[in-house]
Amino acid sequence: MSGLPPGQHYLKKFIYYSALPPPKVDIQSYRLTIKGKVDEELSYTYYRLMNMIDMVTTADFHCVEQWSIKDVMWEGVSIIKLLKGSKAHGNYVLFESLDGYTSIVKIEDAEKGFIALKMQGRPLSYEEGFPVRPFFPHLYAWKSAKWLTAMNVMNEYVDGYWEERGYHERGNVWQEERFKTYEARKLKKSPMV
Ligand SMILES: Nc1nc2c(c(=O)[nH]1)N[C@H]1C(S)=C(S)[C@@H](COP(=O)(O)O)O[C@H]1N2
Ligand SMILES: [Mo]
Repeated sequence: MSGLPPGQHYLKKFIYYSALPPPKVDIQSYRLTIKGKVDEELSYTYYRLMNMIDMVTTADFHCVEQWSIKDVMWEGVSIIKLLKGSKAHGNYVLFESLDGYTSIVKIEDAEKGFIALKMQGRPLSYEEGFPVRPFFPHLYAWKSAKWLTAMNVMNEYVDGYWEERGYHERGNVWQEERFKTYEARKLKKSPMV
């Protein structure tokens, strides 16, 4: 799929969002942990992840609030590789961040994404979610949890931060899966920031 998904328009610059107070990050003690429905719980340091980068791709970024950023260059580690490494056997991944933010992604969608460490050829900035955030080109950006610290593999669906507030379980940009139900469209009147 290429071009602009329905209901979106391009902006030149990102709008930085942080629904919860931004966390402190200590890169020495930082770990990304793959846990939950896995045979092997594994934790990766930032440096280890840097050495595992296997994805370079250019993809647009789409916020559910209708703005998109064109042609972002991403570098990261494919999620399918991390899930396989831990022998994951669930249906969903709950992405958990250092600030307490969470987002939920179906495993088939998660496998289409990667753990981003770099944007536009340089490491993520703190506002962009340093050290890492997941990214899924076909999902709205609220699924891209900044300051990611764990991928929690689950059998059953649970709401993450915005899903609990009426945003869609899946969030596919091409299907315009913005809100869970007709009623939740009221949320348009209470923006994310
Ligand atoms: N931890 C955390 N991650 C988050 C959010 C947030 O509030 N906290 N907002 C989400 C939303 S709604 C969007 S559009 C993008 C915004 O990314 P940016 O701040 O890099 O522009 O981050 C997503 N990830
Ligand atoms: Mo967003």
